[in-house]
Amino acid sequence: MSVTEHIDGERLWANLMELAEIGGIAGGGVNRQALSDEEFSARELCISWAEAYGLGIATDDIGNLFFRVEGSEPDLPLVMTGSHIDSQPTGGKFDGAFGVLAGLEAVRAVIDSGVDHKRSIEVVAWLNEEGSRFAPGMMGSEAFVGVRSLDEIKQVKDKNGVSVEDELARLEDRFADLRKLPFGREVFCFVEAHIEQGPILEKEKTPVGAVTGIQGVRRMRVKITGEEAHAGTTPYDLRIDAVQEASRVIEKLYEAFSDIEDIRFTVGMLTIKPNVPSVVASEVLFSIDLRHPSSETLATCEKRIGELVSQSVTNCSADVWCIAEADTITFDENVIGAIEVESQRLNIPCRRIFSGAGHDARQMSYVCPSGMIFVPSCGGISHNVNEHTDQSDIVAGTEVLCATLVELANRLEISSKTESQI
Ligand code: HGY
Ligand code: MN
Ligand code: MN
Repeated sequence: MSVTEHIDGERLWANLMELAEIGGIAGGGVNRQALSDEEFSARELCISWAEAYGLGIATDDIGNLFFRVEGSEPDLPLVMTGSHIDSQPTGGKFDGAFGVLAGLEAVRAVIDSGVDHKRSIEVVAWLNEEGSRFAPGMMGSEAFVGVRSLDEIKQVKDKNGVSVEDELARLEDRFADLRKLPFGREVFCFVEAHIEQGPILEKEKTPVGAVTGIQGVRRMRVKITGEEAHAGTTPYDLRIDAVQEASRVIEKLYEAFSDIEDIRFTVGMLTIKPNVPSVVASEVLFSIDLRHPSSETLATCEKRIGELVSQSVTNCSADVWCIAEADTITFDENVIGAIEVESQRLNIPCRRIFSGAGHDARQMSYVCPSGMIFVPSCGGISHNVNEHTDQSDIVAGTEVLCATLVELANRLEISSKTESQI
């Protein structure tokens, strides 16, 4: 039997459904936010699966989880795969979870098949990819590659004032016996399996996407400051109403970014102070999530946002700042090629596709040859409880991932194909 014939689709699907019960919410989605009790339970479940297969289990100072199967030449830099187990508050069963569990299933198949692989293969569950509780996200992969320091990340607080530092201490208590690995270990290459979270693969009935890159992003905040006043007595001309002016600003921004091709402009979070019915609001804080495939266009739009906000307020003051920015990246041609060749060998249709969503593979592309494998999202729906991917596509994506990991784990150079690929 070939290594991919050892992929057990039923087991993988059952594990995905079992994991989805942790933090499960009405409508069949999940709320399993970073460093929550639900996420701790999800860690325990993944660790139990890894222990059952004798995988090496480790963590690091930011709470990333690593599951490893040793290669026949374990001193060689390893091949890494994985994604995240944290979710959005109204997330789906597959976002992130698919990449971690497909990695675990691939590694099980490698062990069961006894296939030779020189390089060790490690499955990672990155901490806080989503950034819903602690913003911005991608904390685990950014700390691993050194994009952000652990100290800076530890200061971040959630809306209840609980810091990442507080929660990491809780995590360390709960998983005290896990071996700690340093950040920045040498990785030969990284391949992440993930749902597409868009409509293309399903529309084209193509089970696998070889991802070519990830579009750039700006994660921004805008604060409109007014003055608290009595809703019943204060005439309009004496008001400095943060809600009234923030609404005008948001409307203008949506209008300005409605007709730029391929732009994605989203206001997803908005808080009001003091947020009570009979007080004119003194402050509105809202988020902006801005994305575009061209880094230049993104930079121009970011500047435009600052200009539009200051032009649109009248009596209120306004502050605009960026909490995270990342330009468009392209993945390594050798990794993309390996995904395509393995799909072909497995007779699984595959097409190249660009990612509109952000992923930890972005950070890994800064330090090693990286790539991603997408599987279709039904209706292109994600970050929504109705997110779904058919089991057959989950299995196809996992087979391609498994074959690609073995191929890359037997390469001495990233560009040197093994005999099976020639
Ligand atoms: O925001 C993103 O693109 C990712 O899904 N967290
Ligand atoms: Mn994701
Ligand atoms: Mn997501």
